[in-house]
Amino acid sequence: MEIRDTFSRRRCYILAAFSFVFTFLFGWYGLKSSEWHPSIIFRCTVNNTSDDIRLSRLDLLSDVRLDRMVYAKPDVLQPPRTDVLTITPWLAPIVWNGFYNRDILNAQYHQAGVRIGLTVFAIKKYVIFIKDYIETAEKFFMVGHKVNYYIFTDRPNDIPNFTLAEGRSLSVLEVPGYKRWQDVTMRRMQMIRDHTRDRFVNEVDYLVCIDVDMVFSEHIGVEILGDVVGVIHPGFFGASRKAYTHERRPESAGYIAVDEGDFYYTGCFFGGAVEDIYKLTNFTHHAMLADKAKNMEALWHDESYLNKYFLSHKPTKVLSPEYAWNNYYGSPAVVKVKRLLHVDKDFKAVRSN
Ligand code: 4GW
Ligand code: MN
Repeated sequence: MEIRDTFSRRRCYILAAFSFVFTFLFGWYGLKSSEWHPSIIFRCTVNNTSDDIRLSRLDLLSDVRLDRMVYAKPDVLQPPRTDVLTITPWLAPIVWNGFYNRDILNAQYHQAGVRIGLTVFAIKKYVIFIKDYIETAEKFFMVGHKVNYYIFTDRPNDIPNFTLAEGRSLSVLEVPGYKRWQDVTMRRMQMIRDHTRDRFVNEVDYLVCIDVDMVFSEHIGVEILGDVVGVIHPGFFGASRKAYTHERRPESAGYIAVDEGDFYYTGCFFGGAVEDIYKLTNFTHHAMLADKAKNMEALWHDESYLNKYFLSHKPTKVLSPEYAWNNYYGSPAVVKVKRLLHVDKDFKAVRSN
């Protein structure tokens, strides 16, 4: 009896010591290294958070791992291009074709499981643009990532059905169609703000807001994501400050002096982290209201207020005019790829509300 007791006690000590060493060593190693994470079994990108076990086909699509990727070394003395500015004076990158590696970016953002919302307004006759817009976005916009389309319209019955790729969804949001076209375009800020606060903030990490009279014609991916993102207007990338069509009346909330302003940003495309989009749309909406109270409206409506916002809230990423091209401006040598194109509008068909 006594012998058995001693034996089992000794066995107990040994077992306890073993399990302590085992738990300590492997627990610590497991925390430090992703090698033991279950996601590795599924060839998912390396990630340490527990909710990565919820694998979707989207994750499986990403076969790219940042820890084993072969690509040309970035060369400090050999910039890929020297014909364009690639960084602002406040150190934000300006995204031009040729400067980034899509595979690295895709792997990084897959790892983070990024969720992107794309807002678009198709009010009144502009619903005719939505079909080509969504169909081309499916081909070129954030392919392989999680995307929610948010279509704001006063004509929900005129929005066709779309077949979307894995990981993508579409919501139709019914909103009023303002009488004046200037209000149709300007009130977008208020509507994006309200839906951001009430909904988007729970569903996406980034928002991208693009006019509906556009088609996606080349890759547009996670290289465009940033906290505050503006796009250089295709008509002004070579222009002087004086030539920028900012609002010049000092009484207006959109006022920018002739010796101020960095770029002339287009109103047809902006983006950012969901919290930053709330701030941006709240600011521009209030600027519009302040002018309205004075019976004023800035020269280029929401575009003018957006430019004013970017003056004091400098974009953390600037997109080159590749991202908002208009063939009206031809094909200058620096624009190697036209990623998003303005559709030639039949003004009679779409603007006689
Ligand atoms: C004049 O009669 C109009 S109607 C000017 C804009 C209109 C409009 C604009 C509209 O009837 N319905 C609509 O949904 N919009 C939205 O505002 C749509 O998303 C459009 O892309 C955006 C800005 O208007 P826009 O594209 O005509 O502006 P620009 O010519 O500067 O790209
Ligand atoms: Mn437009």
